[in-house]
Amino acid sequence: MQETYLYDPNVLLKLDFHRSPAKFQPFISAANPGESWLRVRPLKDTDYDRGFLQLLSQLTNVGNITRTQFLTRFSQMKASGDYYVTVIEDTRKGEIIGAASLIIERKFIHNCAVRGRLEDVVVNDTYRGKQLGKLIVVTVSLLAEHLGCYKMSLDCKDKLIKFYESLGYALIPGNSNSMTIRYDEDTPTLKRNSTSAATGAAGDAYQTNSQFYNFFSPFCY
Ligand code: 16G
Repeated sequence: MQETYLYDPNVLLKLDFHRSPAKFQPFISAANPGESWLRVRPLKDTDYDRGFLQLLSQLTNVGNITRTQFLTRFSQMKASGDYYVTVIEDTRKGEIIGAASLIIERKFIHNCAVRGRLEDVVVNDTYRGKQLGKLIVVTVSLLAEHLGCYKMSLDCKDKLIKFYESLGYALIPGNSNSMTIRYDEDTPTLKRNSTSAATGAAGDAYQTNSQFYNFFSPFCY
């Protein structure tokens, strides 16, 4: 069966992991993740069947996403060219055990610069001790630099600040507040049937039955 990558997998082989302040012990990289059965690669359209969404549900509410919804969202991300959803696969089981996303945001400032956002980092906690959290975050962070981002930022729980600091992220003095407004997904007026109100893209149902999440996240690095 023909499989499609979200982005060119070769770009991951070009990343220089010695550039990262992360201390890998032993040294690993996206090209050599430490075990012959581990593979760091872009998300594929076939990953619906490799437990990708189940892995994400270790991070937050995912909902009951159908194969069609998954493929529609995958195509939209691929067409945009700004989504770098990256995964770690245990090839022995054909299972996705780690994921992180780099989203490129296009700006007018800084001479029409681009910045990166690190999102949806999750690693299956039964793979503890293999540095996979570090590996997946460093991979997308180096990717952001490689793609010309002038900065990369993230939101995380307080208990993860030390982890991200060890990978080069910093709380900027006087400028480290992350603020959020949450739109209740149960409020009918705010429910959307497409990602784009302007285009009204079909087949892109955005529906969950969730209330405000309770920030349960058992993943660990
Ligand atoms: C964390 C994640 C964010 C994710 C959110 C989900 C990282 C660095 N941060 O903030 O990407 O989207 O959790 O939680 O992975 P939510 O469902 O409460 O938005």
